[in-house]
Amino acid sequence: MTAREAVETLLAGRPRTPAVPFAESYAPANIALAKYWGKRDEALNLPTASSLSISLGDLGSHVRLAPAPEGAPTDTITLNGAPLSPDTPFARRASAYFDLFRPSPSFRFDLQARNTIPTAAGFASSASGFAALAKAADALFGWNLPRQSLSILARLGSGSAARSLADGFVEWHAGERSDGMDSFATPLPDRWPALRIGACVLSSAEKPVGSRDGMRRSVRTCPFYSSWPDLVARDIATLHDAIAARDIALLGATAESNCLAMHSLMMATRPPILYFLPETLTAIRAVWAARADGLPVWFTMDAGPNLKLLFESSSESSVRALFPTATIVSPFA
Ligand code: 2P0
Repeated sequence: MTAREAVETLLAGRPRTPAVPFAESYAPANIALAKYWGKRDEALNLPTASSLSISLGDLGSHVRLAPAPEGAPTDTITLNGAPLSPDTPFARRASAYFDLFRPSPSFRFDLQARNTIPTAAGFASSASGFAALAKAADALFGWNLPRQSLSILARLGSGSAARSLADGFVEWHAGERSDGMDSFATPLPDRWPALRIGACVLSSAEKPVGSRDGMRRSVRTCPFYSSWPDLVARDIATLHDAIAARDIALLGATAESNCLAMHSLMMATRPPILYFLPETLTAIRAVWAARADGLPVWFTMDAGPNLKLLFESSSESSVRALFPTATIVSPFA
């Protein structure tokens, strides 16, 4: 099935022309505690395994979506106040996403996107961006899609966007169907106000390998990739226990181990994918040394060299002293 066919299925019987002059929406960024690394269907961004994340509250993407004036030759796209040329990677990706539900081939969209994620904080904005776009399209066309369908629509833009439609903890169910209609995310009811995430930027250099290419390569060549779905399922079960008990040691240890398992998959991929820099190892050793000294802090990492610290508010001043430049987020504020 193509992404366009999946959208046809989702929108069956719903209006195909704008219902209002414009729509605005917001979605938060998210950090996975049990990671998404590998697809069973690349066209539909269907994962080989479920994943579990925490949304980042008011760090995310605001979008305003409207029809562009009649006769506009291309979609018009503005990011953080700056008009983008149609051949920039962001504009190409947004226009390809609009193709999934464009009312006619000559219809053009006007998109204004603004990220509240500090660029220097090292959080990805594609998840919040596509989740906000899915919500804005829903409002512009008056689809009134249920939350699960919105998660599917966001997933077709970027896999991790499926998880950015809700606040708090969110689980993206891998699903089994080939059309992906059972692969969507649902929020967990639990709140954990004392939980903190610290973003430590160690390098802002361009990644050596993008997630999409890296995942494809790992699925095809990592000799122990087949063990990944079971490992993630076990980690998600443990994370549920940790969240229910507000057990930071169990949450931190599980997230840290899951992230290192993902990076092991990456390293054993051929050719290898290595996001670690010397600064990454230094920071990891600093976290481990602080923990050995009694500070309850753990880390996770995504497809890059930067650390995200996991701790509770009672450790915030010690974590700040250890990592003075970290951006600290309160996901339940
Ligand atoms: C995650 N990452 O679970 C994992 C951890 C990177 C490492 O989701 O191709 O940008 O758009 O589905 O969602 C990055 O992957 O990839 C990602 P696509 P996406 O957060």
